Amino acid sequence: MNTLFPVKPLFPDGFEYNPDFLSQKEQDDLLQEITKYERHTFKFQGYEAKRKVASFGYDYSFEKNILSMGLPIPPSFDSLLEKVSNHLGIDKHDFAELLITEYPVSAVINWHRDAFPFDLIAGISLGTDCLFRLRPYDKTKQGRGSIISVPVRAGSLYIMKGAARINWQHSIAPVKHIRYSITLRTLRKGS
Ligand SMILES: O=C(O)CCC(=O)C(=O)O
Repeated sequence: MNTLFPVKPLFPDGFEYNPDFLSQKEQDDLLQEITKYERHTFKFQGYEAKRKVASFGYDYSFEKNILSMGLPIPPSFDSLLEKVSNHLGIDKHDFAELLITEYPVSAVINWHRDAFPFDLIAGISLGTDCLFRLRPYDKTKQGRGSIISVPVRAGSLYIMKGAARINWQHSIAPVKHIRYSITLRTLRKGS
């Protein structure tokens, strides 16, 4: 059918969205797994966010501006790492960080670009859907019309690399139900 309006949102180069990446069973198993790990509140420039995190592998401290090695990524996430790395055609060991984030009702993540030492970002959503937004990093290009909103479903995978990761910022609008995400990051060469 011809239509005057694009059916799919136009994503920035390097942004990819896969709505049905995980089966319901895979989502349930991961939800059960992630709730085993203690999550602590996230602090950024002295401000304590509502969301809670647990980081494995390399972690970037926004308080100290350093990258450091923390606890190893638990083997129970191996099948997820394999599935995502197969999808991307990379080695699962390329993922240097696995970050679990819990968003209680009404929690957000504000506009940001991920810490520089990380390169490719893979985001898996669990528990509930959310509104994921992208806007240009360059302030002169920002404005209402420049925001791309992507309804991101539980069980989905999004990827940010290249321009989407460098020239764009992302944020998540307040969630209506508790949401969890697993963020996998590779390291930038030379980091
Ligand atoms: O929860 C998500 O999907 C986004 C996480 C994120 O942007 C971050 O940890 O920097």
